[in-house]
Amino acid sequence: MVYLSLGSNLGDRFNFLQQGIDGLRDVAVDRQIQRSKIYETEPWGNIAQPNFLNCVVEFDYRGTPEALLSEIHEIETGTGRIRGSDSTVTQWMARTLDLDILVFNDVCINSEKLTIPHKLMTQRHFVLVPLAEIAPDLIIPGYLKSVRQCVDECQDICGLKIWKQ
Ligand code: PH2
Ligand code: MG
Ligand code: MG
Repeated sequence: MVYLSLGSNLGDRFNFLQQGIDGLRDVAVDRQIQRSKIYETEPWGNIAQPNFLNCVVEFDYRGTPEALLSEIHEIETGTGRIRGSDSTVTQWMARTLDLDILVFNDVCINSEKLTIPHKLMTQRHFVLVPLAEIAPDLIIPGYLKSVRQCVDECQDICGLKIWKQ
């Protein structure tokens, strides 16, 4: 199973999340996607930006992590997202849609292009809280802890509330 985080804080946020999920359906085995509730969340990381809508999805995927990453970039670009090089300020600009790979089966990768599991996921309630809805007992590869434990231990103080079931 793969787990992705979806976020939007620009324009019609719900519509962008929906577009993201529809795009992922095209790459998921049997077009089956499970999604968490959608949360409205304060911007994490000391950034002065509008609130996000965030959710997490789970699906089965048959390709490589690199192949999934390029599918993700295509879906993001399809929503009009402008993608900067990772070294520029555009990396953390407000965005129509951000899709991040959190967990990819039991894979651990640390390359220039990809870090899996996502290196900040255990520090972010906007990731852990929705993830705990659909996979509370998942052990994050390399962390030796369940998602439920990570939620309990996470120090993130950014507010979040359920926005849509
Ligand atoms: N994404 C970030 C930085 N901060 N904060 C929230 N609440 N939601 C996000 O999706 C998010 C963020 C970088 O991708
Ligand atoms: Mg992100
Ligand atoms: Mg991203």
